Amino acid sequence: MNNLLISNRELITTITINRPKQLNALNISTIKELGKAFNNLQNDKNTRVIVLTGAGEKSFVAGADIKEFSNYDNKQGTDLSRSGHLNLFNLIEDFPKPVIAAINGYALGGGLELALSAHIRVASKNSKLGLPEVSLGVIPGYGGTQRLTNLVGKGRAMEYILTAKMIGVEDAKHSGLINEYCELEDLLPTCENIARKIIKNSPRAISKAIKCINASLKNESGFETEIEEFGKCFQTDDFVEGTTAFLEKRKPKYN
Ligand code: DAK
Repeated sequence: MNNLLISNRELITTITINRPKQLNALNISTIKELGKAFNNLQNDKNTRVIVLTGAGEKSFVAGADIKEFSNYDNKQGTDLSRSGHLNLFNLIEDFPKPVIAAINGYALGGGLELALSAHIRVASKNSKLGLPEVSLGVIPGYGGTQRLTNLVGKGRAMEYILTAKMIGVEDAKHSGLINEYCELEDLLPTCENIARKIIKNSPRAISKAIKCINASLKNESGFETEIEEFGKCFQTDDFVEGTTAFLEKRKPKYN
């Protein structure tokens, strides 16, 4: 992987997008590498939570790589948007293990779209978020119009996208765009803290919960998905362990 750093500790895998000179702008090869990295982690026994961040102290991801898409035509734009949706952004959104975006600075355009695909977003105080695509004559092309609207509601999504403005962490927290913010040096520890809380719980139940929550945002019956996934929980070892541990007055051990 040329553009990513990947490390693992205590069941948490951290993926760092490593193009700090370009403020970690997402070029096609980084998008491909991210897709590959996530696919590899799907069945990795040492990974229960993924933290996604950017290298350096200035930027998470400052957008899709403008140098790359500046001369695209209609077909290239459509094809790349579709393959990006399928091979990375939807993959992260539907990933069966929780993905936490550790936003360490600029999260703009495709960078914010990447963070929007994650399940939880934590930002450092220096972060600036936004979807500035219309200032460049395009619109968000990796799910931003849909995921931002789902997260902050239509009114704010309209405001953020049409003004192309940069959003500070207080506004972002207030609107629900991020879950929380902290000092830059506390960013990874804060994400790891959230990850540790998640890791205490049943990984199979967590995968099912992600699927059901996401079903509410798709053209599927979320209630029906919940009923089916709820039923399936009863066949899992995690359910046996969770209920047995409760009855035996001990902490459950999931793996
Ligand atoms: N792409 C390419 N290079 C970038 C970049 C980007 N998005 N953002 C920054 N860089 C590069 C700069 O060009 C500069 O490189 P050198 O000139 O040193 O070679 C280096 O990173 C440092 O940037 P600055 O010198 O500009 O740093 P400053 O601190 O002065 O400014 C900034 C930081 C974040 C305010 C500024 O860099 C900036 O405005 N960056 C662009 C932000 C932006 O507009 N991002 C793009 C949003 S549009 C698509 C799907 C989706 C999309 C596109 C296509 N398809 C499916 C085809 C999404 C589009 C977007 O993301």
